[in-house]
Amino acid sequence: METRLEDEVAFEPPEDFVAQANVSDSSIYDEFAANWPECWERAADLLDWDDEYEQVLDDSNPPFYKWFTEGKLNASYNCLDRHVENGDKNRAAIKWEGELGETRTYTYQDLYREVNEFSAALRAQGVEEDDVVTLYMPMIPELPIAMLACARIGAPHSVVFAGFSAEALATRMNSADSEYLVTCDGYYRRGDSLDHLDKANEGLDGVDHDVESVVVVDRLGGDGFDRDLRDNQHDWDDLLAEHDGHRVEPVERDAEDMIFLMYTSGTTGQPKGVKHTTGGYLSYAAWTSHAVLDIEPEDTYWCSADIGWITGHSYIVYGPLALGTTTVMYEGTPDYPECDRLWEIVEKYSVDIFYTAPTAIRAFMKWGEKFPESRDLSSLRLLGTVGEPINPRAWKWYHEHIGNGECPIVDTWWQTETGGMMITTLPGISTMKPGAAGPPLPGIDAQIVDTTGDEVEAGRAGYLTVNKPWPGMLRTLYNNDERYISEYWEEYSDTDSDDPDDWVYFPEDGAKIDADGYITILGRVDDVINVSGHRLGTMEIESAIVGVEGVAEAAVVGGTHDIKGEAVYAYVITEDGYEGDSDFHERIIEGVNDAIGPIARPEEVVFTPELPKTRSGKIMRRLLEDVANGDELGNTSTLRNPEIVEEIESKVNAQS
Ligand code: 6R9
Repeated sequence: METRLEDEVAFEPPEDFVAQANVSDSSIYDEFAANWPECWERAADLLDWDDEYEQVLDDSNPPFYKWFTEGKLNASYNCLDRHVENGDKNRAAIKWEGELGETRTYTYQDLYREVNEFSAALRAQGVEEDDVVTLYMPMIPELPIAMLACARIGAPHSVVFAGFSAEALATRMNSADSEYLVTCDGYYRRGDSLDHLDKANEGLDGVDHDVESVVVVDRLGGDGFDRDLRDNQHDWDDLLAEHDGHRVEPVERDAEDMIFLMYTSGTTGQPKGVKHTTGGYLSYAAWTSHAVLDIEPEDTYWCSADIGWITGHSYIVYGPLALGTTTVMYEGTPDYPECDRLWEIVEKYSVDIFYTAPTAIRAFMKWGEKFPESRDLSSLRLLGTVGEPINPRAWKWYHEHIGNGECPIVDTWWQTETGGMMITTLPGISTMKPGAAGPPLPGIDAQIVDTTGDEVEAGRAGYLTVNKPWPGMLRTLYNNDERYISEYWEEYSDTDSDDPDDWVYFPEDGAKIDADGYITILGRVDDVINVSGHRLGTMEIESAIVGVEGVAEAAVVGGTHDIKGEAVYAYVITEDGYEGDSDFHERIIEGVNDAIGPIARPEEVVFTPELPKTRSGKIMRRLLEDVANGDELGNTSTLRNPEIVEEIESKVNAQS
């Protein structure tokens, strides 16, 4: 357990950091508050617009807000053409490092060229403006190239994390009515080549409509698998060769036109298709990259997330490239071939700014200081974290052993739905308190409230709410305005009202605030488990387990885990009260693996004759969480079957 005393220590940003910071005047908070929503022009000004917008915010129909109305722009133009035109064509845009050590550098000119060629190729495949193109690709440069090509022709992309299963791919393509897929033959993990096309093909077999075209990148070359492409499948290199040197005019997109869809987990089994739009999303990604990550074009910046998640979208691709900086991309795992791989990359590329997840930091701590100590990390100026709460001990380790006790750390709270960072310190201004993300960013209005919506006192736990819209917000859930309202707004809004002041966004996180206005995030309050910073719905995992032959019922909860933050614990009732042997255990784990992907694999599977239920028949997950965490059991008096909890507990103890 960490002591309170340790929690209270605060750190100041060093003077030389402040002196060079993009944002260092604390009056920005008052300025944004006094000048809201026009303050957001500051974000829009970071972009080049084909047509100026008329209104910063149209809030006439909450919660369907519109930002930068009538403005026209193209995201690919903003990430590429304008830097090429402004004399930065030879600056590195992407520095990519493969797991096996091969490297590729794309200057802005190189990237511009390939994006144009692939835009032409997509058009030739029949992709039209507003068609959703699914990208099922690992961390290879062709992924951001395909994203920017989609943006160039106004075709929203839907990136599906490469570690997700075939079934997850099919669900997402079906939900988005997506008729186009870009994927690859395989990729490397810890030195082994993985067959990705096989998984993609299996996913395609589950798509419920015609798929017009599939483009396959040859990542593995000679190591590749036997690749008989199907009739509608095309080789990426062949298509680029056919469109060698082609140029495609960037399509003028309305600020409110969709830039991409990103699926994320929620309370129900069906993933939610979060819709982001061109003007608001891109200006918000650029603004937060500028103000929080302190990115300058001259920097070498590295976010170690996967582009298959929102963090990679906003802070590997769109934000950094909109600002014209150099963004590093790494294909592999942090411990291959050695546990110093990330620090080797920092040293090699002289990385200035590094953004990662607390789960990674906890793994680095476990591996030991000797790995970062063996590398020169003196180029680093700023560190960041995202994805889950960071415990003060991990924060301090990061500060001392990676940041040399000097680099400021930004602990950034945000979500797929928010598009960009919402709650964090500004590194050139604020005192840092390990464990607390910080105050809401300028222009962001967040509160901690109780179940009735009243603000709670400092220090008390409550629910995080956001009381004003912001440019990077999701606009709706794809084809499901009703679910958009019920998931995010209903809880604290007067849904009959047209007054935007009556509408409150609910991110489904618990939080507390201190007397200085610093917010500490306490974690999800819905049925979402945060495993290594990845959001997984308990319902999705439960339905995967129930799909395994011989399973009658299952309950899944998150239990604390030293490295992952949370891990999946599954409690399973078999048909006919069968005791569940190791073979059954394995089938359940594989069932989850096949339905969702390896990240959702249960840490522990416990067979039980019953689940703890209330008299009305609801599963008491809270008690199962206590069991998973080895905590003292909460109140069992409202249970229909109180004795079962102790029985499960003794089984768990016997297993571990
Ligand atoms: C960007 C991203 C969102 C959920 C969010 C919260 C948790 C993210 C956090 C954090 C504490 C932070 N979360 N950042 N919790 N401190 N700095 O992670 O998006 O995958 O949608 O997850 O992650 O619970 O609600 P997403």
